[in-house]
Amino acid sequence: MAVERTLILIKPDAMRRALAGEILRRFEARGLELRAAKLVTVDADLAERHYAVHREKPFFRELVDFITSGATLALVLEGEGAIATCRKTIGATNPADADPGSIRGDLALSMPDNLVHGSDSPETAAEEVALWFGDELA
Ligand code: IDP
Ligand code: MG
Repeated sequence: MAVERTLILIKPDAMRRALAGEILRRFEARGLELRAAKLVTVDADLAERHYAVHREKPFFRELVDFITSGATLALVLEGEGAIATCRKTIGATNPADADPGSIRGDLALSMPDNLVHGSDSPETAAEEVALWFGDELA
């Protein structure tokens, strides 16, 4: 399997609950390597670009308000099959459906407060790493 990079966001609900360390620990424990990290206060422009695919959804405004509501810790993680493996470690989108053992299944209750974002395909991973880190990453 190919070595991949993926964008992970530890979202404002996780930061408010002081879960950044716990969440990063779970990714590191799986063997993923931290390639970049920064604390960002997301503005509406970045929020709308990051979640552009959801622009027409009824929850779009709530989602933008949520991701701009406080600090977000943005990470680039690298490893074999990192994109799919991170999604499994994160768990199903709705915490109510997330398996115990996953981040959302252990630590979250309902949407939109599901703690973490992870890129969902090689194409979106490339776009999202560029959007969040641009030239900062070799
Ligand atoms: P993902 O984060 O698992 O990839 P997406 O479907 O891409 O899930 O949705 C992006 C984010 O939008 C979710 O992580 C969640 O925070 C929020 N969200 C998704 N569906 C709903 C909803 O029905 N109501 C409120 N928020 C939602
Ligand atoms: Mg998504």
